[in-house]
Amino acid sequence: MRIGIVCYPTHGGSGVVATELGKELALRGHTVHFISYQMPFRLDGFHRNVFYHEVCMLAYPLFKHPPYTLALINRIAELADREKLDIIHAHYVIPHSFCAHMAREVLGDSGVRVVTTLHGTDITLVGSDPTFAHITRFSIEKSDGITAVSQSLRDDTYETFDVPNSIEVIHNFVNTRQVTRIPGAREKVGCPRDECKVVVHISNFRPVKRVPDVVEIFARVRQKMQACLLLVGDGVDRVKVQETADRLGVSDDVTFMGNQDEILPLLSAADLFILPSEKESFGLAALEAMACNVPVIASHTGGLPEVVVHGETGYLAPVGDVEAMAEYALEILSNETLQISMGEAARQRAENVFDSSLVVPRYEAYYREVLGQRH
Ligand code: GMT
Repeated sequence: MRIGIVCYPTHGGSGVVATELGKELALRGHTVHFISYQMPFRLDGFHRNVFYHEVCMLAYPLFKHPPYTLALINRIAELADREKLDIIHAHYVIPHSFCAHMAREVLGDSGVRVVTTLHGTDITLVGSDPTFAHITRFSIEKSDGITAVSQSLRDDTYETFDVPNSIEVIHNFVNTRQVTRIPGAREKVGCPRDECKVVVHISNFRPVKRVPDVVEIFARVRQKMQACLLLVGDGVDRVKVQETADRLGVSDDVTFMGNQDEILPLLSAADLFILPSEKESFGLAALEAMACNVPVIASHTGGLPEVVVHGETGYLAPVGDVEAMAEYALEILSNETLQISMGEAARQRAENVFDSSLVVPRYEAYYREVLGQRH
């Protein structure tokens, strides 16, 4: 198949899933064209059957706000026509799915099919906001195929938009041959002595991630044992998180790593991963941690219970319950046998349920189904 993938190129789950999916599809012999304003950061190196098309903007004094979405529509239309794309796969509704529909309108009867993957905030925060609600509903209804990254997100979508479409749940995935615990990682990332436990959190530091809660949990752990916290990522809440660490007197044990392209050494150094989000449609970073044998403590919200099995691969606690999460963290970190067995169960779950070899064929089958509907 000839597949166009429209996605965000930056750090963030939807862009990562889109990029990893494209690379896997290319390995299976499909031709994949990425369309974005910048090279997706996980598209490093050369990949056979993979092409990248940058959306270039015309600078003109009349444009107060550069009309990126119009340039994107034009680029998608041009590419779909020239490369005779079978599928345009839009990751995240705003603006990608909407732009894919507009491109198809521009092209007329080209036969190209639009598949949209809902990632989470495109429904729960952005799409449900009155600013974008109408075009989000339109984009869902006009898609030839709609997938959601969890059952929970599918339910949220029906609840918010009451659309008639059938939504296919295709969970996020990880290539467990590539994402696996690497030896010597503690030294590589500069972690202190062996007896010091390493707690890791990765996110975009938006309020929905509740990163200050990570520090609250860590401070309770730190009162009882030697531990350090690696905070990976950046975003609007960073100052608030720093203030929380100062207020709780743990700044010396908290390292702000900033955005990192290579997370494998960081996850491989981890004894525990914490994701205490307000909402989380899936939690890809948690899955990548699990693939590196790291137990996860997460909030019982959204799709996280579909990823983390409470009491087996980690623990789930109510949103904001930092006391419970700290108790779970101490339970894991003070019992090496438990930490290892939960880490192994996490790895097994990543391999047996979420491996790319199981999930990517579901996308292929879904594309075929959608193309079968071509008239
Ligand atoms: O986590 C974010 O807010 C970024 C966002 C994105 O689109 O990049 O992540 C969403 O999509 C990821 C990939 O499907 C999911 O793993 C995240 O759970 C989801 N985030 C939220 O629902 C908050």
